Amino acid sequence: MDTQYGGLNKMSNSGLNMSRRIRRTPYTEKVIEAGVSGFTVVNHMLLPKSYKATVEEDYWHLSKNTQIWDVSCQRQVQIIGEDATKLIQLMSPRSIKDMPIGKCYYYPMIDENAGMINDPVLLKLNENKYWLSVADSDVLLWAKGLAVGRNFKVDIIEPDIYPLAIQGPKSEELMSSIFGEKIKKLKFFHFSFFEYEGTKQVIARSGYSKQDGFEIYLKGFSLGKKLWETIWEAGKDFNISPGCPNLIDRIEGGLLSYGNEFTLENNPIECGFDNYCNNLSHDFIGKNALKKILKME
Ligand code: THG
Repeated sequence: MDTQYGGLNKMSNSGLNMSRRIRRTPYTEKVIEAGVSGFTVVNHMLLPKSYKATVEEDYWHLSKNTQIWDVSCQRQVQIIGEDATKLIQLMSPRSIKDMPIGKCYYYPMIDENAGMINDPVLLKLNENKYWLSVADSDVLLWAKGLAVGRNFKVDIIEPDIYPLAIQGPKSEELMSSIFGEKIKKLKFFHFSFFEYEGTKQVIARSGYSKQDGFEIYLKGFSLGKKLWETIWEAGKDFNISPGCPNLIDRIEGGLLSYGNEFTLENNPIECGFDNYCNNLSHDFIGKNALKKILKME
């Protein structure tokens, strides 16, 4: 079955006891074909953890070439509606007052004690439509709870979107060979729309590595296999390999992982997110607690 819940039999040698609670991605079959040697689970969805190379070999490959990563577990929490901006702003010390459409923000979210709820990438699609591209915690439920409690006019869902990352210095050449020269104009942490198989897809210049790279927010599970194959074929000219977030690159680049290096027990200042907490003129949950930590009161 071609869904998040299908293909159980193909996973029987993964070591994971598969059930509907561990969701497959549109790329899982391709990932297995490419020789994945282990998975973890993030946001109740499979994330490849390793292929054949060692972490060191993989690091050197990533720093010189291009890689294709199944990061579908970066689930989107889509918030649409006349109160969408209000709800998004309520959840973070980072102001979105001047956020333009087409921009991505790294967006620490905190609770009433200034504990980290999540550290998503926020995308602004239009004045009333946002995606929170979340790390491993159930942001959808937190957002829904707040929306119900405050009577906000919003619609909150997890849309049918499966991010695929292309990372490494040769990514720009690879991506422009498929999506055109316009790819080269994308600036870091900006996104735009690109045509693929008669559909419009969001592509951002971003990713969980310190090398250059892109993230395709593929809309439509059924297009996944084809997209992987398209990139894999074109990638042969660029020494492409399958990959996943690389521990060496991530730590070297200071990219933290929610649930690993920090949790709800930590505040954003402890995490080094001071830069995203420097304008506290708007109202948000945890403001008083954060001010105390910053010794502002
Ligand atoms: N991409 C997308 N969603 C994600 C991640 C991602 N969701 C989960 C997880 N990763 C969230 N964590 C991070 C951490 C760091 C960055 C992105 C997501 C990152 N930071 C840059 C830096 O630190 O230099 C840029 C920050 C900025 O300029 O705002 O890229 O990887 N879609």
